[in-house]
Amino acid sequence: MTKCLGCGINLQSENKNKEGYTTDLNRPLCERCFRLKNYGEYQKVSLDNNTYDKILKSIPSDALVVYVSSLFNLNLHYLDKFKNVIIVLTKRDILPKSIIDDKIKNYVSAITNNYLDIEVISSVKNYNLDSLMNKIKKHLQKSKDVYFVGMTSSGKSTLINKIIKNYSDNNYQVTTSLYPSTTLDKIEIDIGAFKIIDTPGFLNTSSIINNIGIKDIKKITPNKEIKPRSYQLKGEGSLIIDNYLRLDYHTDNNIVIYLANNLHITKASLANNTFKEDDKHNLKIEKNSDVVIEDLCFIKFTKKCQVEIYTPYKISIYTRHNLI
Ligand SMILES: Nc1nc2c(ncn2[C@@H]2O[C@H](COP(=O)(O)OP(=O)(O)O)[C@@H](O)[C@H]2O)c(=O)[nH]1
Ligand SMILES: [Mg+2]
Repeated sequence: MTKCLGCGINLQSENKNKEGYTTDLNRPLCERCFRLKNYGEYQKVSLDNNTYDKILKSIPSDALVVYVSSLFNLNLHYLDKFKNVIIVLTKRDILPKSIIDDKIKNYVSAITNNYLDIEVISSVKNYNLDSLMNKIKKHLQKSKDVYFVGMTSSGKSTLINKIIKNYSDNNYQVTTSLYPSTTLDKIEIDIGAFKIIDTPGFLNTSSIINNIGIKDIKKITPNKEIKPRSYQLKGEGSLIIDNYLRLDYHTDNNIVIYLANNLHITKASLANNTFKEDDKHNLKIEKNSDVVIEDLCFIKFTKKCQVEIYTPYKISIYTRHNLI
């Protein structure tokens, strides 16, 4: 079986509607990767978490793992599945420049000690990639295989492409995109000093991007440094983020919202709520906590309070200590 060089799936020419389809088995890419790379056209896939789970279970327990998390979500939920981990916090470019990297690293080291090293990077800005490479080489295990894992869309494949381009003679590039489930199976790339294994990662079923169409994914994904939006809340009222979310508050507070700069936030009174009761999340927020709505925003709260968040999507909303 030949594998697609873009997403790792076995190529096949029998079923047009199944992953890996190509009219010519001698081509390097499946039709889906070809269309995604050349025309930016996205085709949904039918893979589920079981498939991804199987791929992840095939990672040897003593292998070196690069666990990639976007700083927008900072999702380390599956970290404990691995033993020899370098945590890579990526998309540094979308967080405000004024934040100090060491503070971010200290934040993570207060949550977990299951790692060999941590690095803060931006693949698109080539930021800290030399330092990350040194850390990978320092922690290489006997096999020299390095597995890249993390949530889908955390930025694994983009990082791998940068490593291939900057540190090898290879001109191979795997497929990357805004959309979840771009990488479909393991892809092995030998770059000399070690062997990279890209993986699909974990499907983030609780993220808003698994619930919305590609137009909305484009709209909500920050691609520039986020300009934080501060609000001094007085008494009670609502803040509404486009059609995605409504926040009802009942006490004075100072909050800062981190989200894509082009999204609109409007103030409203508590009346005229068009969301359904089923869409409501009741949240008790401790002082100095963030509310995280994965891939849409995080909201920094200063004071302890109770709020209701309404959103029509099946997503998880959680709180954490202030990241910033
Ligand atoms: N702003 C920014 N976006 C990134 C960075 N790395 C990846 N992305 C974007 O995140 C999305 C998902 O990237 P991809 O590498 O396909 O994620 P994967 O599913 O983990 O392999 C793409 O739209 C990338 O352009 C980064 O360093 N900064
Ligand atoms: Mg990928």
